[in-house]
Amino acid sequence: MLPLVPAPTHLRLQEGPGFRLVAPVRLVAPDAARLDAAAVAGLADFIGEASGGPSVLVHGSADGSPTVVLELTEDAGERTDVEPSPLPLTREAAAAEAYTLTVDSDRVLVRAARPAGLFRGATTLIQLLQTALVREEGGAPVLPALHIEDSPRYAWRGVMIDVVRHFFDVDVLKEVIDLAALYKLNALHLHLTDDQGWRLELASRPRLTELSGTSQVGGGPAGFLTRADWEDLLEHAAARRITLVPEIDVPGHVNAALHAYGELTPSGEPTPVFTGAHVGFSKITLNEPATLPFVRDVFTELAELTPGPYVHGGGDEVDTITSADYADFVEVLGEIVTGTGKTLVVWQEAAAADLPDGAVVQLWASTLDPSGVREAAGRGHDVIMSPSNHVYLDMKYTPDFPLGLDWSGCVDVRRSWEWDPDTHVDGVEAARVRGVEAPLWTETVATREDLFTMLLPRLVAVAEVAWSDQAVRERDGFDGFSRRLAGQVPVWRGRDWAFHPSQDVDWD
Ligand code: TNX
Repeated sequence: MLPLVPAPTHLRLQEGPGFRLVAPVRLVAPDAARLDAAAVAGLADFIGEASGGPSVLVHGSADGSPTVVLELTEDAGERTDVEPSPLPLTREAAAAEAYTLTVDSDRVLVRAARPAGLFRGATTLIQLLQTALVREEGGAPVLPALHIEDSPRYAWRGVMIDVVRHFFDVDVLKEVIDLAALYKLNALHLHLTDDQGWRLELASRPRLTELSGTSQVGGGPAGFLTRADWEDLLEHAAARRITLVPEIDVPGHVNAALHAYGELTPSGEPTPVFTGAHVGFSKITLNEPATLPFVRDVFTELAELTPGPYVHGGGDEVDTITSADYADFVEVLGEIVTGTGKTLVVWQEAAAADLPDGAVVQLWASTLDPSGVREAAGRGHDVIMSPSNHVYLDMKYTPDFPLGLDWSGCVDVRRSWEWDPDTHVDGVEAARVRGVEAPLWTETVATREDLFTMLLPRLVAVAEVAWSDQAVRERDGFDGFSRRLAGQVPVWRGRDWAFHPSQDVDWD
């Protein structure tokens, strides 16, 4: 069994000797303008490394010996739209990620109709180069002869990082993007604001980061993303076909804003810095005249800073607000975000409110009644599945695990993998399930090592839930997944990514 994760839809090992990587291997790619240049260069590097010599990148047609070919089957001339990178995470876009990969003795061929598919196919090839090479005795490394046909199950395949409770800088976030892309995820949701801090510099409201940028759980110093950091991150994400989904959490989880702008509170006085970890106590409402201009400014600027089609407005855990104030607020938020041209994403509490057409609801708490989500789905809203008892990567692996919380129980690798998003919530039909996202809240997660220990290996399990066919997963079973997962360890070690050697997995 090849250590491919997520499992491809169809994989057939072929008779025959496989493809010998003898330097210089030629990588033939179509016209640079239609491709992800960084991805092609990355693939060329991996091929060079695997073959132990330089690889040669050629644009145009393939002739001559050892060749890896990337081929677009859909003529660019047939399309009037230019495919954006990152893609909107819709069902149609998911089809654009389909590809085939064929390895035989004289050629490796990745084919896709669209650049997005070629990118995912190249990712599979990189994974094979990293984990599946067989070395002939004293000779060249060999890729096994095979044929793969593959496409994603869900359009939205995400990971969320809470950069507020503890701050993680651009360099760490870029590594998270690399990890996500390696396992074919396509969304990085950043939880940018909360009670403890505000992590995105906004020109319209500079005090947010000036006064609330450096506090976090336990004190500080934390930090925030400058405009330059943000641009840097966007570029890194786009090159890996990851859509950034920024979240400004309102009307609760807003103490950092109340600390920076006292006019948002009923008394007009700024609140003190909050460095604890409890939730639910802070709010903004439209009763304060400063609220509407504030919300308009921050979401307008956030939309301007976001090339992707989505903006997350939060909406979770506001324990101190009346339902009427909450409903009014969400309705106005929906109007503002829609006015910017973006699609609103909200946590499940907001499902009961009057949401704009097309808004996406994110289910999270396995301890909450999902009836609001069911009704929103019934009204045509798509749902992102983030059930805390399967994909909350801030839950402890085991009761005695030093990091993490346990309000939703323990979540070990098998729990992250063994569930079906299509049938997870009774009454939410499969057609409304836009995808899957694994949130990592960081109340207890303070360092890069903590972060990767919580992500790995569970994020890889969630990536497989999001990409692979349920029938393929059931046929392979958790044991099959577990063996393919164990094959990833050298890759993680190579990047110095910490992981938890869970008891659920046979690592040898
Ligand atoms: C609930 S999930 C929260 C977060 C906490 C998390 C801890 C959600 C929408 N809100 O504020 O960090 O639990 O697990």
